Amino acid sequence: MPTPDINAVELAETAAAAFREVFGAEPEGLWAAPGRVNLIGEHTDYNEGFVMPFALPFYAVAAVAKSETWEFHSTYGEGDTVRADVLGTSAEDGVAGWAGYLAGTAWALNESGYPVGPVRVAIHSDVPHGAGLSSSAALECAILIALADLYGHEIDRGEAARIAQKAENEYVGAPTGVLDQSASLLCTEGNVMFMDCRDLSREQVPFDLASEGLQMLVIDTNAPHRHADGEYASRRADCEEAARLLGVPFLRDAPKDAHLDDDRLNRRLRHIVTENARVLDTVKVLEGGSVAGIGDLLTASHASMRDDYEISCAELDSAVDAALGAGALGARMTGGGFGGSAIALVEGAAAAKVEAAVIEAAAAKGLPTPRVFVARAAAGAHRMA
Ligand code: GAF
Repeated sequence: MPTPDINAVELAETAAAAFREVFGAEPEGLWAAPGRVNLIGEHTDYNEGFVMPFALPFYAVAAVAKSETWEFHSTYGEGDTVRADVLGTSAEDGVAGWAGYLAGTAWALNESGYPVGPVRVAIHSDVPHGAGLSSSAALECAILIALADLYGHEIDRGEAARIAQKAENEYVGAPTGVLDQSASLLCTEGNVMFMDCRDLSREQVPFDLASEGLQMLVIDTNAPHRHADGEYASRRADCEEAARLLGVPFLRDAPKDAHLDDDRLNRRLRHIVTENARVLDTVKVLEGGSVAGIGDLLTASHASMRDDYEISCAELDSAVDAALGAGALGARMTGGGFGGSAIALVEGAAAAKVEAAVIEAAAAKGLPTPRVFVARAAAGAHRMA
């Protein structure tokens, strides 16, 4: 089972080499931003609730230099180069595809009172795509810190997360919360970040798996994409409707015993209220000095997402059930849902057994073969060179 780690030298060299090859010059610098796992606190961000992500040691690295024109190159996908009049486009007729995350971030900086000019960018990323590990937020955050540095803006990292979210919401057009961009910009090595999405106040909570002989496995289910965007928007709309019926600004403000007669809305409400409580309990258990003690909270979170929020799928349920059956202390899907990845907290000695069980269970059900790796809490976005 691989234990990915930041291969800083290789990532940086590949991004810089791509820049040199495509643009025939040296980049002015290299900026890196990671993907993430959310330990607990799912779909709570747009309800102004609590989240608990940690950064993964997978990064998008941007090699960047100021230029006369906007030119974006990526080493993955088609390996193509996109030229665009970024600031001349609007959110409606913006750049599409992977380059849209870069163009959208430049657009959002400008809209937010941080004027930036054209750059040439070569992007290289080892954040897995389509695995629910925030590969697109990593792109946004890498270019954001690069543009801020090159154009002389000192931007508070919380505000920067809001700007990257604006790019995602208004330019790319995905109605997501602030979780992924905050994780990429604000997480710190060795810690899981407890954040209140109402005011982005946060606390770095030590996440010392090794001292208890534990490992956190990430299980990329390789599930095909299924209408995740539409379902995400409909959960968000359900929450807004539930808050309106309860007469509160956001479900974060709903009383613990709040109830709605509409069964679907009541289940959405119950997920958000109980999930926020589980995040607070997780913080308490971790601060009390036990990582193993959060296992049941993770598993309860999964049940809530499966039954009340209805965002799980056969691949995620199979991975979680098989991991628990093979002795995991806790397991849950992580991220938006409808595919992507699950996490499992395991005793180090049980890791291989859990991996085998997850793969076997998928095969028995005719599901895609999951990819399992060991995660660790890595550093947030930073300049590399
Ligand atoms: C996706 C979104 F982008 C986040 O904002 C968050 O809502 C998450 O799903 C669910 O917690 O990653």
